[in-house]
Amino acid sequence: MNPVNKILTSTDKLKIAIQKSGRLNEDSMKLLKECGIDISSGVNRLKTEASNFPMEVFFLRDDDIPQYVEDGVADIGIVGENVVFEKNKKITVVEKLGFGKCRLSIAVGRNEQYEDVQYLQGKKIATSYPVILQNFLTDQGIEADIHEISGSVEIAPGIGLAHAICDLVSSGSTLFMNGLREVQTILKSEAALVKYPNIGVAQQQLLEKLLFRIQAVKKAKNNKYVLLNAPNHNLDKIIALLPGMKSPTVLPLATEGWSSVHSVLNETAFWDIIEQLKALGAQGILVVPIEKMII
Ligand code: PRT
Ligand code: ZN
Repeated sequence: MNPVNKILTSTDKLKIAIQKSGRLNEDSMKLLKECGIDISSGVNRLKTEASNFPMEVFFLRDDDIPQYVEDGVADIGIVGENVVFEKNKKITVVEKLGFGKCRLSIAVGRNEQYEDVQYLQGKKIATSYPVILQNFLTDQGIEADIHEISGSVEIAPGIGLAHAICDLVSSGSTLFMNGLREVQTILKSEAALVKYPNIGVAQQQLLEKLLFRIQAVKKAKNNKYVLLNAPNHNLDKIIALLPGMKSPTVLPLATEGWSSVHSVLNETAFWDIIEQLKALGAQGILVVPIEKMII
């Protein structure tokens, strides 16, 4: 997996393409910042350089990012998986990034009798995602008429352009406001880091450095640091609930019969475990965010 180790020279740079403006721009910039990479976010700029990491940043329309990465003009890019699958370029998803979450769904008029995908047989469906939609319909054995439009897909049924739409949904309020009902999710998507398959040796090394930082940032977001006071008679049970990174830190309190326990807790099991800790007599529970987590 690791490339042959190469001594990086001052001219070796990792070129990354991110969205110029739109839903992924802010989170992409934030992620790089959390990775300790300083980039000035100049408006109207096409290209900039990081001041403390060998990185060049291209600001592009999200639809163009897969092509730039396939051509190797950028070594890596941050783009929604929906765009990756729709553009179908020769690029590799290296890491999902946990933001820009949405789903590509089929929606029909609120009062339509939709039972299952058979409803779509012979119907007209408006979408900006003809490739993903066609793959889905073929899989399901449905023949429908795909009508490709580039924006405001949600108004198509209302103006008689289509019977159904296939569009991105996050909160669902756009569908609701247009009298539509989501009936079938065909793809779940989030922002992803993609790479040029023939990436250079130096660039691969830089990518691995970046990935190491991204993973530390992601882990930190999914975990919390917990400090609590535990009665010694339940200490073993409390420690068993808090595995931590290796094992929890336990320090005696000045008050006889009590200890202070410090550990790391995963977000998913968080509330369950806090309730059990309380039931075991834990007090003064403090929960603190973690900035970076390197295991
Ligand atoms: O200018 P450029 O081409 O770069 O940007 P764009 O306008 O094509 O894309 P942009 O900025 O709107 O979205 C960029 C990426 O964000 C998408 O490719 C998805 O990966 C991701 N994303 C996440 C979304 C949404 N959530 C989303 N809700 N992209 C679009 N939407 C739209 C959707 O198309 C619909 O119009 O929001 C509306 C639905 O939102 P709800 O909350 O009402 O359901
Ligand atoms: Zn776009």
